This record gives sequence, C-alpha cells and structure tokens, in this order.
Amino acid sequence: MNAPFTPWPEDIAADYRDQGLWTGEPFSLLLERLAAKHGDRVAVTDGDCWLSYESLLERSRRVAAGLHQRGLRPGDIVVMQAANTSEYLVVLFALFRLGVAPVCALPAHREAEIGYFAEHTKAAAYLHPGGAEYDRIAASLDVTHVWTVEQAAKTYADPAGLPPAPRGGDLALLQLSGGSTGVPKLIPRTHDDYLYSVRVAAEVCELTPATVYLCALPVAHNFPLSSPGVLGVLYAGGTVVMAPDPSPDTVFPLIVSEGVTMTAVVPALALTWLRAAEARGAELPSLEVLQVGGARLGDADAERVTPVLGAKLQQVFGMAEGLVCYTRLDDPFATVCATQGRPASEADEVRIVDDADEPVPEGHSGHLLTRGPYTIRGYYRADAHNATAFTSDGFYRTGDLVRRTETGHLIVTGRAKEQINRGGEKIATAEIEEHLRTHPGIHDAALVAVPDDALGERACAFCVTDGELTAKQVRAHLRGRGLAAYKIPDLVRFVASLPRTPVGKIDKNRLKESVNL
Ligand code: J2J
Repeated sequence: MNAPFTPWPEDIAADYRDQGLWTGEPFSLLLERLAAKHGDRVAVTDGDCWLSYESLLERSRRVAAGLHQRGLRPGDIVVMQAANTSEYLVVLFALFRLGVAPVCALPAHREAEIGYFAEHTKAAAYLHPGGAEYDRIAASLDVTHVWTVEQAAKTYADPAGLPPAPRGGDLALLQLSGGSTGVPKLIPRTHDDYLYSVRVAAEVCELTPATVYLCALPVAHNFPLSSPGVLGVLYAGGTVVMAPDPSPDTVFPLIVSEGVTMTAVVPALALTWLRAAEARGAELPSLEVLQVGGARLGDADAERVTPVLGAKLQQVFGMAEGLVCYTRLDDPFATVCATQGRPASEADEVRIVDDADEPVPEGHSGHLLTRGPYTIRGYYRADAHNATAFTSDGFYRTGDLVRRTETGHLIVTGRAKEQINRGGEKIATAEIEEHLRTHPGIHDAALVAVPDDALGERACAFCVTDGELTAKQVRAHLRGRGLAAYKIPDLVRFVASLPRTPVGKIDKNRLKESVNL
C-alpha cells in the first residue's frame, strides 16, 4: 500500500505513549485547556489585532465551522502561505480543530513551489496573504477554494455542528524540507509528535506566562513556529507579538513597546541587528534571550550577542524533519558560543557515523543520523526517496556533519547534502540545476555554494553554453519558471564543460575554487 506517510513502528509508538511523551491530545484540545487557564490574557498581537486566549479559541472554533460549511473536511490538505498576523493563528487553530493539515509554505514561494505542493497533496484549498503576486499564483492552481488568510479568518459558522476533533496520531501539518533533490519534500508532522516537540522546547527554553515572544522570521517556518516559537509560547501561556518584517527599524521599537523578552533569528539577521544596535546605541532592556539558528553562527559573532544586545544567546540547530538541539540557558558562555546545543529530549537518539554508517570515534566528526519521538520516519508520498533518506532501522540521514563534545553538545562541522544554506534559506542544488537545464541554450548546469560575509553562503550557477547567453537571461528564465526569489542564483558563470571527478561526478569543489568573487 502506498500510505501517505510512514508511521512509527507500533511498539515504539506504544513506548512513547507509555512514557507520556505522546499524550493523544491534538492542538485544538490544548487550546481549549489554555483558554480555560489563561482566559483573557493576551495570546497574540500584531499591532492591529489583539486576541486573548479565550478569543483565539472562540474565533478558531467558529472559523473551523465556517470552513467546514464551505466544504473542507477532516483529512483534507490545504496549502497555506501567510504573513505574520494574528489571523494566521486563528486559521491555523481552525484547521487543527477540523483535522485539516496545512502545508506550511513560505511567503517567498511562487508558482513552481505552490503548484507542486497543491498537486502533490491534492490540496483542497489555497490560502494566501493577499495581493497581486498571490492572486497570480492562485490563478495558476487547480484547487477548489482560494481564500486570503484574512478572509478565512472571518468565515464564521456555528461551531455546534463541528465534526469530532482529530486524534493525536493524525496529521497536524506538513512542514517543508530544505531538500537535496529535484522536487521539494513534504514533512508530515502529527499532533502527537509536533506537540511533544513544542512542549519539550518550552521546557528547555524555560518559558512562562511572562514570556513575550517576537515572531520576526516567517511564522510558518519550523523554527519560529515550534522551537519553541509561537506554539511553545502559547503552550506556556505567554504572549506572541507578530512582526510584519524583521528589519531593525520595525523590530527594535516593537521590542521596546511590547516588552519583548525573547525572539529568534537566523545568523544573517543576527548580524544585521548587531550592526544596527551598535550604530544606534539601541537599548533593548526587556530582551532576555536571542535564539540564533537555521545556519551556523560564527563563534566570534556569537560572542558579540550579549555585550551588544544585552540578551543571552541560545544557539538552535534544528530541522523541520524533527530533531532540534538547543544550548541551555545555564550552559557556560564558551559552550553557548562554540556549540550548536544538545538534543531537546532525552528520547532523541543520535548517531555519528562514517561513510559506511559505522560509528566514528567519540569526538570525531561524522554524518549525523537521528531518530526519536518527534523525528519523522518518512517524507509524505516519497517512497523512493525515503529508501535512501532513512536507514533501515528508521534513522533520518540529516546530511549534516557534526562532532559531539564531552558534554553531549553538537558542533556542526559541515554538510554532506547537496544543499546551499543561503542565510538560513535552503536551496536544493538539484532542483535549480533541473530548472536551468530546461533552457534550450543550457546544455548542462551545476549550482555551488560560495562563501558570503552577510549570508554565510550564496549560490553560483555554472552553465554549459555555446555562448550568447547572459546572466540576466539565465535569471529571467528561472524567474519565469516560477521559483522563489531566494533560489535565483546570485552569481552565474558560463563554461564550455563541467569538470568531473575520476568516477565521473561533477567536481563541485573545483567549481567552487574557480569562482573569483
Ligand atoms: C548549522 N546548521 C544549521 C545551526 C539548522 C530550529 C532551528 C532551525 C531549523 C531549520 C529548524 C543550524 N547551525 N544552528 O527547523 O526547528 C541547517 C542544517 C539542518 C538544516 C535544517 C528548527 N540550524 N541548520 O533550519 O529544516 O543543515 O530547519 O539540517 O530549514 O538547517 O533546515 P530547516
């Protein structure tokens, strides 16, 4: 049978339940408990719309009924692209209540990505932030319903007729993989496993009802959504402040006016904030913790966070597939600056192996494999890929190279997967190479990462052509294919042929060396 996703083996699932890691509670019931406990405390604000826990529950239930009345059914999948607004949470919890799983698309995605998600999941609806760009994407899709998130958040009906709430093992949402193959992979997360990851994150990060979390990154990304992110802060009874964009001009005043205690950024953004804070002498007295993750933060940059921003640094090394590592708030300064943290849960299993899947000696660098109560066992409808992305005993091959310190902290030493990490945004090289090869003047293509001071890495495309083509034309071709802007190569080089290794693979190291910046 071609099940849409690989379940955990029944004995292991039973063990997670027995240990109390999986509670069977879906996010919709969690919200009911939170509303009973925190009632009129502010759950979320975006400057325009403040919602208490009670009103978040109330509105999300009426919206669930409204969307049900329009035809959405438990088990359906929708593609949702959203700006950072309070309404996003109303719709997210409405979908959770209905048992409809959103694909957590990012605002940057365009026709190529959204079209693929909709087709691959046979999505029943497309929800988007509104505006001409997204109307254009909507027009290219074959889905029954198209709503803006704002419209959906006002689609009310009487919740009396709602179908039963989903169960813990049901699909809660689909996250997106950074990927290393030709098409993006979808990550099926259940209520049980996702809520466990959120709960354990809230504990590790010591969240309380006094936590005020600024959501500066795009909310649908796994990091600001769940590590502990927006969902973790709600779990703890705190307050979420949605930032419309992450620029210092927007964010610094918000931190001050809302008394923000914690936020999360990628290293490129951390550097922008550090520079801005130094230049302006900005004071952010309420900020207690700055989480940095999504890409490797340089040790020297890490050391500047506390002196410049006055906040503790927490490094976060995670993946939408599951495992998330955090430095702890009471870790020594040197550990916080020089490691990417240790797994959130005791139940996370980590193996560090060589190319033959044999464990490397302790302290040596190797491939990170992981398995556990919130790490998936397979991508959504991807049988062929799953056969190589996971070991036969269910460990996920992260594609990251790490070494473990004596204290169990991981240091990310490199990457074995064919991916570019452009300021935290992941680009699967094979995906872009395939799009490049669709141009009639490009006979072959290779995408490589080149170092960049601001973003960590940028993408350089090598195109085999007979001449005549310009970089502008290559970029226009890719944009015309409907790709997100961050995937358009920053540099384009033309070559007569691609260098090969002795076994005939494209020699990407030689290509990297040949880029003179
Ligand atoms: C080096 N590489 C890192 C880090 C992620 C929390 C935080 C991040 C993500 C995320 C996430 C890194 N140092 N600190 O989902 O919940 C690279 C690794 C990893 C890949 C996963 C979360 N933090 N990375 O970034 O699914 O290569 O998740 O395998 O987008 O980002 O990317 P993604």
